[in-house]
Amino acid sequence: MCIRVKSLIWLAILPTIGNAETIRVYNWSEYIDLDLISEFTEITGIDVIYDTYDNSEAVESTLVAGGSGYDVVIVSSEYLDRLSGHGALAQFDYGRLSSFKTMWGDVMELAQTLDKSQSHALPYLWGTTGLGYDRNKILAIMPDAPLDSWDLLFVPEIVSQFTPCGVALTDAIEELTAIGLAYLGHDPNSKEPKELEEVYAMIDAIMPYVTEIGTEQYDIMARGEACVALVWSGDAILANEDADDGVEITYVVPKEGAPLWIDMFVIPSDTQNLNAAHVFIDFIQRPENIARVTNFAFYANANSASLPFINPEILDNVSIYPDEETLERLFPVFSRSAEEKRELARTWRQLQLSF
Ligand code: N2P
Repeated sequence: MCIRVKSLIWLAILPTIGNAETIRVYNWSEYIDLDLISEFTEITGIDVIYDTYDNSEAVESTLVAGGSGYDVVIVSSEYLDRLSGHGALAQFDYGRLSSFKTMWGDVMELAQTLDKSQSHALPYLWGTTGLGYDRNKILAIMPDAPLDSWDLLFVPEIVSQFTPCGVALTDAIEELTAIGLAYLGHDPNSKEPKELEEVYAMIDAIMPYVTEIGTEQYDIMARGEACVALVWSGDAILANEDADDGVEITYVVPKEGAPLWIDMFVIPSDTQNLNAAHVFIDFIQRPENIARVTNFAFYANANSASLPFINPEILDNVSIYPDEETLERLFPVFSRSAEEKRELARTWRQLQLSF
């Protein structure tokens, strides 16, 4: 019944789809309710080949190389400007997206500073990068542990105590660098070589105590294999939902501040299915659909009209929809230039040698 009503609405849009019978979509893993994809196909007749990734590096190299065959990709904000600078992204026709009128002003404002071209992206989900930990295990080891501070991770004398219960770092050097800069009291987007060196020296000093570097914190934390982790907000919340017996994960935005990022829809510039790509994005962005994505993935979306469809416990969770006080401690991480990124990647490889 529901599908049939929606079909009528969609019939009006179908003539603009073009000839696409299949589109290819590339998204972070665990980042959509897959039923939405089948409903999209049922309603529009467009098949979707849906692939997932678990590291932004994979997306950057795929899109820069060109010829990926993807029509819609989700890209994290700290990669966006570099990709549009490479000419890898198509211009959006925002007029074709009904959700554009109901996008959340504050998130769009931030999105515009992260997409300097202001025409290559539309927010999908957003979140923060903070600390996840198993409070009981931490306090059993260190009763006065600084639970609201990056000290937990960045002070060697502290983090070393948690090595036996597992310390995980995210394989995302842009974010780690920005966090380190903020922790040391610098601009999180600083390009000052001296300040960057300070951060890398600090990371180098904790490396021997790290037990895991990757992007699967959700799994590692849920299984109780890390009692402290640098982690994306929703992944920590999901880990707590699915945690093994005896594991309880808390997520915090430390007092020194943390990144607020936006994962955005982009369309690769060499897509053959520009129309269908817009139709897909418009479908996912519909208030009730994007609310389902938020309810599934535990990340906030950017469509204000979706709020009535979001589970109240998600809306009330300040780790997902931060309150004013938390928002003040958050900062965006801007794309670094291709040259800076090469240097960053080189440093990151070196740092991991002591892991
Ligand atoms: C996917 C979470 C991705 C967030 N599980 C990175 N910005």
